[in-house]
Amino acid sequence: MGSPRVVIIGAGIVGANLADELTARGWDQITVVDQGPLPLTGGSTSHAPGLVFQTNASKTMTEFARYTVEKFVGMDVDGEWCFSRLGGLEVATTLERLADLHRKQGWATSWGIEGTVLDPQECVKLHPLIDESQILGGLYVPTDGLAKASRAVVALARRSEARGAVFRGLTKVTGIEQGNGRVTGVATSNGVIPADIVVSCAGFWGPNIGAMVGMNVPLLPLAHQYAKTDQIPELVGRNSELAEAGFPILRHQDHDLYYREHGDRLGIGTYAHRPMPVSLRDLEESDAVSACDMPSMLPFTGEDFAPSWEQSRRLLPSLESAKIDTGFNGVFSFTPDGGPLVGESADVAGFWIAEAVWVTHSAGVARAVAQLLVDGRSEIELHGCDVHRFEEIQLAPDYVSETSQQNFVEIYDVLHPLQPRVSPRNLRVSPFHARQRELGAVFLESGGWERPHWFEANASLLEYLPEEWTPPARDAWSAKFHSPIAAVEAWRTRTAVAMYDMTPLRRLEISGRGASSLLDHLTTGKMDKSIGSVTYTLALDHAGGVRSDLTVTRLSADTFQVGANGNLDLDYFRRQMPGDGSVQIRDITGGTCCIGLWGPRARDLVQALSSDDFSNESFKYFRSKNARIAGVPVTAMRLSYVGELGWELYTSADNGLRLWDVLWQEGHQYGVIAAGRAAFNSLRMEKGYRAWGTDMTTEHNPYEAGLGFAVRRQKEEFVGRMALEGVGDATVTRRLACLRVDDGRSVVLGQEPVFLDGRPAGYVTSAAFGHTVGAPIAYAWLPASAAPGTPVEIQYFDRRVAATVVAEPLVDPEMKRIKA
Ligand code: FAD
Ligand code: THG
Repeated sequence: MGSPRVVIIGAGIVGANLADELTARGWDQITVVDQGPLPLTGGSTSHAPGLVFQTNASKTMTEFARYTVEKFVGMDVDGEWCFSRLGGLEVATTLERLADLHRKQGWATSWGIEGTVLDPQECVKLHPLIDESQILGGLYVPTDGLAKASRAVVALARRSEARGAVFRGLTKVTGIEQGNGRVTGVATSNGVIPADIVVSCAGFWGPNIGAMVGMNVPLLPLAHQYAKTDQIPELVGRNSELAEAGFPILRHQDHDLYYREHGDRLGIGTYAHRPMPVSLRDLEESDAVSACDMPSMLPFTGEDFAPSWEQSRRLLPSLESAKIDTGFNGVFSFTPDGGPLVGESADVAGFWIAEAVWVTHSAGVARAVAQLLVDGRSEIELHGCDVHRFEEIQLAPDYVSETSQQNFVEIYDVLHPLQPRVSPRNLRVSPFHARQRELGAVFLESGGWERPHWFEANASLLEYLPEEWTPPARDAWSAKFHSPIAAVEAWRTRTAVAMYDMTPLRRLEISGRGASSLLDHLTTGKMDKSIGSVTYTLALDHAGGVRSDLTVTRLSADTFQVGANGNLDLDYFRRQMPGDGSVQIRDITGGTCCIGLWGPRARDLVQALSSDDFSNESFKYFRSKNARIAGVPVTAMRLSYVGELGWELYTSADNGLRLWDVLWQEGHQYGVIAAGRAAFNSLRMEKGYRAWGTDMTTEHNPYEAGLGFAVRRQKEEFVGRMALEGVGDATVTRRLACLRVDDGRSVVLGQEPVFLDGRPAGYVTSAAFGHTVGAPIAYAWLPASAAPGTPVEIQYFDRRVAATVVAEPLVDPEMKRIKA
């Protein structure tokens, strides 16, 4: 038995890298097909100028880029380079951008890339074409540089071919052959190629290939302008034909521009123009491919370039005597959230995609896909790349088109981490939405849901806010998309009672005679408990990484309600479902709703409306019951992500508004308020509760994440158990640590680097002002040796904020409040 037969569709930088990564792992039955000629196929790679700026807000994307650099640096074609480490320079012409470059320098530090913010003089020393008077400074990353993408494809193809891979050009894929729910081959213009696994690396053509198996590929092809000048006197004689360039690659993001040298000419890329969506149907005809004529190159529209030319001449005065020589509108992929699309079809096993990937991230993504195929797991976590991360409504063509175009427009904008999209909005609302609006809810959006962040109606309570709960003023950046009203909402939650809309929390109903054993197999918890039990548990991957944290409620012998983290959980459970019909999985999120009713007065309030017994004796912590509240049938679960006495109250969507109204009316005498996500996030951090995807991912085991208590080691079998042999609280070398900011006022927001003994040692995951403890708090990945009491520093823009590792949880460590 050899390795599986793999067909890779597309011989661009992604397909070629994947062939290389798979053959490097010993898979030798790899066929790469491309509709275009080889090696210059006419895809986006064929004309990519190849700038590689590694630093990104996303740790995963930055790590992909770093791997691409490391890999390409060591490759050549007959002695000619594939990567030239020229360094990368991003300049600022506004104070806002300069500040943002400091923030970006922080990301670089967090993710392990060296970078420095330089003054204008130092920038000009590195890149003498820049007019020093135009800039305020720049971020310099010495390991950034130029990838010679088309040459790298040749190098990768040669290496793969030497290990047995076959590349076939002028072979257009026309269909995917299937049998028994699996791929069996690929139909092409040159006949059928049998396959056990098919990976579509078709770039912006991805939606066409996806459609062949009924798979949604949410990307939009957009044209983006790239032009070359004629000769620039200052560049003459500087660059050999082989070297091509000598100055750092350059970005001028305040005007959506980037630059590289082509010998004695300058290449200019711009995102300053209107988004130009491209219809795949219009492109398909062209067959001829040459360096300046290919399907992914559309004619240059000079009028769109004019403002960019103007701005370029301002920044780089040498251009004043120059002209634009050539230009084109090049096509590549944009997605609703800017991330790539990686994953296997939910319906046709063995059909995978790896699309919407830049040259910058290509080797990293390809390695991840190869690891998924060969080892079943990528070492770099992929939740922001998984094609199944999107909600159903986000797959609508109009949604994909609008949001992808918006991402084009915003590509170089300074974006606040909480900045909500402006449109489309109001896609999904809970039954409480009308009431929330009446209360002046300020909504943020996630997964298409409108989520109250705070309620302006609570502003009237600010005058009653006790001194010790009054938060210090924030700096302008951390004050954005925030309100001091959050303090009122936190205060009332801890001292009275608050209603939180938990409707967007993903809910799955897993039922059938096989449900209990499936959950037992997939989670770290004991599922065979009494009806009405609620279990906080983890789903791990085979390497013991945390795939999700869940609550599982046993509603009946064969019915469980799972509180999950998103679509990836649904996708995972569906794939793991036995094929014999013994388990059914239903996403009940949309048909139901949930109010988190939390605070010391929560029991008084519900009990006043119910003849069911909500007393501590008959309704214990982490138990669930069916009950009526003013006649409304609810499933009540006694748990609280904000760490207070109270219940999650679930009912069907039709009953939701009534449930809200009765609680609201009766709640008046108990001081009830509606509260939003800003308070929620602060309270959950004070209680030590982790947010999956932010605080921990598959890269972390439960002990590192501080979740070892949720692993039932006595259990004989569950996914991930073997990997945890010998692993425990005492063995881990890094840990999610709780930090408290020393000055009691400097709020950070997340992803900032943390320094230990003056050296970068980790990064912040979540952060908030802890209203109960009266100081900003944060969670951060740090060496396990950083015990409580250890002083650290958090880099916030260009300054260091002193903080201290503290024992957690900060609030109610004895569980007195929550178990009251
Ligand atoms: P492609 O290179 O497009 O490869 C996909 C292949 O699939 C094509 O060869 C195509 O022929 C083949 N294919 C499609 N359909 C079929 C079919 N039915 N049958 C057979 N084969 C098929 N990225 C950077 O990182 N840095 C940059 O500086 C940069 N600059 C850019 C500038 C411009 C003007 C443009 C347009 C893009 C730029 N990009 C840059 C983006 C980058 O070029 C792409 O993201 C990247 O090349 C995509 O690689 P790929 O392998 O996924 O796609
Ligand atoms: N509610 C429900 N399901 C959920 C969440 C929720 N699923 C996804 C996500 N949120 C899971 N996160 C948590 C985190 C902590 C707790 C619950 C859900 C929690 N932890 C107790 C603790 O650590 O003390 C567990 C105690 C125990 O195991 O007995 O309550 O918000 N429905």
